[in-house]
Amino acid sequence: MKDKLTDANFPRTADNRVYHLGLKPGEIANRIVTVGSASRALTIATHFDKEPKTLRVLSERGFQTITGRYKGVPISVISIGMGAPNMDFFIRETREIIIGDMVVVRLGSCGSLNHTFAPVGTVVVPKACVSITRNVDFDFGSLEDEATKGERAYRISKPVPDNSELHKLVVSSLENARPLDSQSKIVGELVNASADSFYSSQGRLTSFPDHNTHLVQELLQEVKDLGTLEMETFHLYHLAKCWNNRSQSQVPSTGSPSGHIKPPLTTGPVQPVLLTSSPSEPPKSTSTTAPALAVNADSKIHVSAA
Ligand code: R1P
Repeated sequence: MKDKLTDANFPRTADNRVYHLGLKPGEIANRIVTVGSASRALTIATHFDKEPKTLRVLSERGFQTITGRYKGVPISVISIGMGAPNMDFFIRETREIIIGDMVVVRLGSCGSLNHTFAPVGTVVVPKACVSITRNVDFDFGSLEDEATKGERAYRISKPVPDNSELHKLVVSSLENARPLDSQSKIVGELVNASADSFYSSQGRLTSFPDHNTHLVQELLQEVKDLGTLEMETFHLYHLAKCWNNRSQSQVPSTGSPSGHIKPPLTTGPVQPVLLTSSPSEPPKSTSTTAPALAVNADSKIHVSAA
């Protein structure tokens, strides 16, 4: 399908679908479980009510959204792939088409940095999250170490705390759902770190000169209660925090959703976030500062009932 996109600042198709997710208003619920892989989304959707039929939207860019009901309550599961940029597409584009509060839970895998409190198999609901970003201004090709250069190869951010109310709710819900004979622990007192690479920024060694042999050790020294390591959660919490803290003067007058977001929640393999918002009108997304550019693109969007 060849679609003319209507707005270069916030691209949409002629039938009002946000460009990368391929969704239009009404096709995604306020309660969302997000995962990395498409197969996980399909597995989760098998638990949805059989009636009404679920709606499945596959976007050209690899996002998959399945919307249905669980015990009568509207819910969506969306697979977004990996990394902060995909989390950014997901949160920004869904925020534009969902009216009202958003509750987002990321259910994912992670590495454990604390084998005592989070052995393999543990479900971690972290109380906060930091980011690890590669300092691209660092001269990675040089043999000089960080101390000699007086510059760090990786930056560790301040933690973003979670919402204590939702955190408790998620932990207690997981405890209640846990089979009696399960050996898995549910841990709510650790901190998660999200890295901008699966490799260098998580201390893995590849053929590249990454200056990261001491990174994990530094993380454990600098981040209190650090327990898990993955790639998406910090950005989810960061956006929720930005949204929650913005003042009304920062809300564009041209149609972006207004409202506010409560502080985000964090979890490790399970990462919930509450983005409460009340758009005052159906989102239109325009900007007076948008470049005057009309975009034509192949926008293959597959919508099906399952
Ligand atoms: C890397 O293999 C991927 O696995 C982890 C990381 O965050 C990254 O996305 O999460 P998921 O299993 O949820 O994708």
